[in-house]
Amino acid sequence: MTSQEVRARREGVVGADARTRRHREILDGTVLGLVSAAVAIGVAQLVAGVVNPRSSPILTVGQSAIDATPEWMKSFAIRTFGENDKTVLLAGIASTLLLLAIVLGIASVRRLGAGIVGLAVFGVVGVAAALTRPTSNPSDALPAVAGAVAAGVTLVVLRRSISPAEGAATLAAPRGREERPWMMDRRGFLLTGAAGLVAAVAAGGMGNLFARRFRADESRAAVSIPAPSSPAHAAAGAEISASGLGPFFTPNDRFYRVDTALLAPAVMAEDWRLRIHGMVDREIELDYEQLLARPLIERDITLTCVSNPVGGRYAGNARWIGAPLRDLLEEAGVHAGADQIVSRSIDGFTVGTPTAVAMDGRDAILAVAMNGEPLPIDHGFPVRMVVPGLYGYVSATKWVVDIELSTFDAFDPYWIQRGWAERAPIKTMSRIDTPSPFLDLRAGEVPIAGVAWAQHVGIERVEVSVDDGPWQVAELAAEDTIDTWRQWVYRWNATSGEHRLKVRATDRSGLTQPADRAEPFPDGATGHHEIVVRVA
Ligand SMILES: Nc1nc2c(c(=O)[nH]1)N[C@H]1C(S)=C(S)[C@@H](COP(=O)(O)O)O[C@H]1N2
Ligand SMILES: [Mo]
Repeated sequence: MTSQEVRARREGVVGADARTRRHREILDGTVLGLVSAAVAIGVAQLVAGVVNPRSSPILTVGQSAIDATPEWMKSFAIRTFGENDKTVLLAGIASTLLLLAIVLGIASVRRLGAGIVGLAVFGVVGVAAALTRPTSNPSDALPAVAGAVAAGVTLVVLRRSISPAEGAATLAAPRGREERPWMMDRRGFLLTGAAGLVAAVAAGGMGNLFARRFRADESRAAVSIPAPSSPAHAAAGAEISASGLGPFFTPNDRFYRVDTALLAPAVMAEDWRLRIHGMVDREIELDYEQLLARPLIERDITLTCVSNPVGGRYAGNARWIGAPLRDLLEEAGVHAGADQIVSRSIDGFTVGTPTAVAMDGRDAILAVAMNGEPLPIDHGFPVRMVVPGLYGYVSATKWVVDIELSTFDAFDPYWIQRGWAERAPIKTMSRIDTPSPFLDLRAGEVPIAGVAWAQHVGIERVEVSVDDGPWQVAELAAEDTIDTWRQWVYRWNATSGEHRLKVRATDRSGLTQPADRAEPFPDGATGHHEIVVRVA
């Protein structure tokens, strides 16, 4: 082979290599650019969701673009795209971004520095847009900064997985060593790229969840609950003070929470609508303002979960404000035979309440306030049901948006499908809250105190037994209403040694809590709460 032949062949091969290389550069650069852009947006959305959803670079840059658009172009856009002008703008921003991302990605395959500089420019634009918004805070720059940094890291990591040595293999490199790493790294490169994409989508999704929650918090903060036309009366004397015994009203932040929602649904009061339909003469649809404009009543009601074991904490007492459910149902005109009210939460959870119970004159309400505040998000903001006397799973739908008059035959709600009882009035129960079994007690007077509940029936008597001795009548706090729990105390003359304390309540129907233990499934626990204490 002459030296000329060698050169010709080499050039031919090199020419083919160069073409392949150029294709790969474009392909890899596109992946590089798109994945980095996705990570930038995902991370920026996540940080914005935590800091302030309005500081999302998509919004701040978009808004700045609108502000900078000349008037004639704006009116052209509105004339041409009408209602869709914002969508067109966002689509425009997105495609520009994608295009620039691809260009930067391709540039970084050759020279990483070019990509980094381009990214920095993006970051600066994002920060500038965030900080020049009229109501901006310095922290609004964080999403753009975090997005740019995350994209930078992604770019470097991905770029390295294309060619771990030093940049793209140069044309001068011996062929054997040049091809191998390129081929082998392809899998690594694509896997890393896919991982980046998944992380970006996850971050963005989480950011949007946070952002929704943030907006629901804002919505809740802006709500003001009108004074009830029928206020609750003062709960005078309903509270006994004994250390270890909780307050008569359970503070919202200590109120038990039970629901099937991993993350509490974030519903904006402005968006909330309730539809009452099914077996009714007239469907009703109302929004939050219309609900607040109705006569509101304020009532003290103790909620209890059917899953509460004997001695458990899944019970809480609050002062609620809400619109009577019965009035609404009467306006709708419930058909005879519609024996079940199916209420549905925005997340699809369903509850079935006997129509007769909701209509029998008790204070069944669509509640909007809890202990003097708009309903907390976790407790059903903006609106939940509360029906005195029924366990939560058959009455207390949080985030309620739909009420359908139906029959027990026609539909099984969420927990009924899972075997829990169709009808579940709260069982009469009593609990010892103090002393706690772990307390060091001294001989002498020791108050034994707790709560007892028999919602919508009322507590008649509470008795305590020490070491299986005779039942002794405890002192009862004043009755607030028959819908609330009642505190009680028994002043025990403790002697040293180990003692067994137990409690039982008798309700106004004359029923005394049975000693037989039943598990919560399928319609609520029974049995006496019992503790063992040691007295020095
Ligand atoms: N949307 C919705 N509402 C719901 C539930 C639920 O899972 N989802 N759980 C119910 C149950 S079982 C109970 S005991 C009460 C608890 O109300 P709380 O979390 O405000 O104490 O809510 C009821 N309302
Ligand atoms: Mo419950």
